[in-house]
Order: sequence, then structure tokens, then C-alpha cells
Amino acid sequence: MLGKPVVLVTRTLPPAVEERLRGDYDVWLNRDDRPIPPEDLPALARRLGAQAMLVTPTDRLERGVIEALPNSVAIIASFSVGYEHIDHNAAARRGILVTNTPGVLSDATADVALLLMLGAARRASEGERLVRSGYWKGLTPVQLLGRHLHGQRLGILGMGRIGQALAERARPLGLEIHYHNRTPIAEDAAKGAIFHATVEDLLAVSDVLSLHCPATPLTRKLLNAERLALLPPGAIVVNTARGILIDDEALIAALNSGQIFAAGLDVYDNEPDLHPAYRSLPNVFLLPHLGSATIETRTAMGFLALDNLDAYFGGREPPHRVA
Ligand code: 8YV
Repeated sequence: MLGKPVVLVTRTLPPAVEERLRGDYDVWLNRDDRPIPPEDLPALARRLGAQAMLVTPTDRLERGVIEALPNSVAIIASFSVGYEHIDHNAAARRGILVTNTPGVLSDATADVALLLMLGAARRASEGERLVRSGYWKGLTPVQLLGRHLHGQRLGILGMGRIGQALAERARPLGLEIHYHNRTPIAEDAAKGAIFHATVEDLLAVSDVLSLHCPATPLTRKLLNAERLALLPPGAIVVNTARGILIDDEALIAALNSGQIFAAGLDVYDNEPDLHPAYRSLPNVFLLPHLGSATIETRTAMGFLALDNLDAYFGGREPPHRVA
């Protein structure tokens, strides 16, 4: 291979990441950072002679797009831990490698899960809106009373890296940790967290439920009306994983009825076009997919994506290959 490998980068990345890209690759950067329509990506890759693509969850690379990619594309590196936006089976059929960026974002995402848990329980966004509105008339003994988290049971659905990082943060707050996972995790990692063999068993003991499982055909709308009804009355729901895990209509109805006290959401089905009802519900703390949004974490994610590319173009197995 004569020149530097050609890499098509679909979104603007942190400065240090783009600098490393420019140094090691013949890189095409999306200067105006507007999402490129997925159907336009194959033609762009062909025009550039791209050997690699560095994409984000805003790039839907479904089967049709993957099958239309030029043969020059050998690897798709995702700037994310989640990779449901890439049809990795179609990629595997074409012999195209797919990689992700796990681990480096666990702390930042767990911090946001904790922020949402505290914000929802203590009605932070209502309070913040009241103060900003100019209509706050001062302290009253019964104003915006929230829920105490100390002594409550936190149910973690998906006890992977991010779920365990949240447990680390919640224990000192006096929350009792419960979890469901396909298999129990090692005792030393669980640190006393109580395993529940079924989702339903976990829901029954979750005063606060936090979702940390990947978006797959099996987890699509996993939190539906039947399952929401299993939560203790007045429970709190937190989601920093993927919006498609929740049946929006069901959650909105439960928030309206008070069956669910409050929710803290960072991700949404079909984001950014989230279900409009969420915007007018007072008892929902809404964030715009900020899970990993720190300069340190996003730079580390970019470097991990580049480590995957460096390994591949160096003839080695990428450290975080998912297909
Ligand atoms: C990122 C994410 O915000 O890693 C993921 O799966 O959803 C987030 O960490 C996103 O990937 C940024 O592009």
C-alpha cells in the first residue's frame, strides 16, 4: 500500500483526534458537521477511494448501505460503544470489519445516569425552570418535594461496564444494588449487588430502574406497559442506553398517572425527534444524549477508534472488533 490509508470521517471529532487522523491518514473530514444521508455514503466512499470509515450513531449503516459500499472499504470504526446503527451481519458477509469504543466512556455515562437519577428524584429540572421563569416566590415547606434515594433499591438492567460504574456511584448514596444480566457477574465485580434471574424479578424490587443493555431485536421496547406495572408504585426510571428500549406511550401514560414518579432520559427512540409528550411532562428530566460528552471521554473514544484503525492497517487484530 503506497500512500496513507484513506479514511472517511462522517462527523466533526475532538481536535486532538482530528490532528492524529491528519497525521496518520489521508483523511476526509465532514467540515460542516451536518449528518451525511446514509444513501450518499457509498458514492462518497467510492469517490474518495476510502479504505476505512469512522462513523457515529447518527450514521445509519443498514444492509442496503453496507452492500453498496465500494470494495475498497475494509473496516468501519464506530465512535461509540453501541453499534446497533451498523448492520454488522451485512458487514461480516462482505468481510468488512466493524469496531467500537467500549470502556473509555463508562465513567462519563455512569455520571450522567447518576445525574438523571438525582435530577428526576429531586425534581431538578422543574426547580431550574421555576427559578429561570422569574415566578419563584421563595421557599415553602412543601415546594417541589422529591424522593429520598438513601435506603432505596436501585435496579440495574444490564450489569456491564456502565452498569457496574453506576453501582459504584450509587452505593455511597445508600442505595441497595440489584441487577439483571444474561448471566450473574463475578462476585468481586458484583460487590454484593443482588442478581435477579429475570427482568420481571428485577423490576419488582426496583425503586429506581436504570437501563444499561444494548439495543437489539430482543431488547426493543423491553420496558412496556406490562413491565412498567411490575415496578413499585412511585418508581423512577433512568435511561442512558438507547431510547428504543422503552415503549414511549407506556412510559408517558405511567408518568401521567403517577405510577412512575419521574424519569431521567438521555436517549430517545428516533432521536432527536423524541416523542413530543415528553417535552410537556413536568416529571421528566431530559438531556440531549450527553452520556459520554466530556472532552476527555470523547477524545479517548476517538483515540480508541484510531487504535482500532492503526491495528488493522498495521496487520494486527483491532482491539475492539465487534464483527
Ligand atoms: C456517544 C453513545 O455519545 O457510545 C455510544 O454508544 O451513544 C455515546 O457514547 C456517541 O457515540 C457519540 O458519537
